[in-house]
Amino acid sequence: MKNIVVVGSQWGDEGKGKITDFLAQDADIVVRYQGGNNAGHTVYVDGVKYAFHLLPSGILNPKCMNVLANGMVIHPGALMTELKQLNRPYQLFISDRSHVIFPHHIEMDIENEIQDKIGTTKKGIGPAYSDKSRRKGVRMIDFIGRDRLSIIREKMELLKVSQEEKEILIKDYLAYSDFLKPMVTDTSRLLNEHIHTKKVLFEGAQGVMLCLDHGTYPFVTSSSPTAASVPLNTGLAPWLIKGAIGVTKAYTTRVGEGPFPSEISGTLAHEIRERGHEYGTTTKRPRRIGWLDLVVINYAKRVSGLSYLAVTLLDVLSGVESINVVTHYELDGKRIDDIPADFNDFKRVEPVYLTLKGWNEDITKVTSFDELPDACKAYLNTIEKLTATEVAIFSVGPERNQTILRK
Ligand code: 2SA
Ligand code: MG
Repeated sequence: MKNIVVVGSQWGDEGKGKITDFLAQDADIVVRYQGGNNAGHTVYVDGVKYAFHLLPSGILNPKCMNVLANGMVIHPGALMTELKQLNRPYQLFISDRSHVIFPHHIEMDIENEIQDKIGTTKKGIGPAYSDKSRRKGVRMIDFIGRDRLSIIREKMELLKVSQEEKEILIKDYLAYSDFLKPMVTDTSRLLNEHIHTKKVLFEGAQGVMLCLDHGTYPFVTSSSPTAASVPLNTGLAPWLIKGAIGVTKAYTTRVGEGPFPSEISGTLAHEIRERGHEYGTTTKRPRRIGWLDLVVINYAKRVSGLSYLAVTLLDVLSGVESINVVTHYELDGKRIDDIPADFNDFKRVEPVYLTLKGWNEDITKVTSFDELPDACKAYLNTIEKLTATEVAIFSVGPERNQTILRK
């Protein structure tokens, strides 16, 4: 498939990095289009674990062009560190119109969390996007430009630290600017030059339920992970995007605050958290655990468009005696099939479950759909039926070769 978007269909951490890496094996270009280093995309190749926060998951393929598009907010130091740690050849292009994260953004993010507890990653993402909206942001083109010293100085003045510390930060930021300069370009032009002849993959970060517009506001991130945001955030025409793969974890997780109807606690939640290594890639926070919620997936399908599903972490459910999936909610005795816009209603909905038989077999060595235990096949078939969406991919472990095409 050409020109498709990998979208998280839940609250992030669905395994988008892993699916992108799998699809990137034959992609020519991989593009990150929103967010920044609040993302944590884990990829395992040949037993080596890579955790990317800013870099597109195609970066491990030296023939693949990787793009950080205009819709991103980029911490230049975090990017430099990630690139230096790679220790292998890579191709990276950074949009001249992307925005730069400065230390005062991080300071503000931490301060805001004391007042309004959203459970952010404290990477300065919200304040950087706020500065962009109120026309006070610094774009990459200016960060590497002629007036960069005065721009950097002005932004450091906003920090509540000593003059000495400011001078150190100014030097650091100048070094980042030097390092990144050769990679900064008009990525909209670059993408438009190649989109008709090359295979382009768009890698979303976070998930649809964390979308600034369609997510569980205010418990959301400050950008839009949906497929609809790709054209705006990359400078491509909407009709050039051919579809979206909704990456769906076989259960649900959420980090940070906010409503989560299918959340579970106790021994089973603990077991799933340990088996699935459900801790934040960026912040190491333990993730909240719940059953798969098909109201969420159907909502994600509607607001983002999902052509196919990729169901991940299926192996984590092996040994769970019976598995629940949310089919709809009830609120004040009424059936609800959608995500209520009213935050207080969403907090109060009662999930209604369909209970399916679990399986005990270890499925980590499975190489095709036919080899799966019957109960596991039934689980995937139920997801397909209740979302009216084909499960084109499923994964049974962290390695690249444990991602399986259904057909
Ligand atoms: P922010 O920092 O402003 O984007 O936080 C706002 C909300 O968005 C959530 N958010 C995330 N949720 C899941 N995974 C994310 N990435 C990291 C990971 C998170 C980590 O992959 O593990 O390491 O903790 C991510 N990024 C943002 C966040 O929890 C807030 O609810
Ligand atoms: Mg993640």
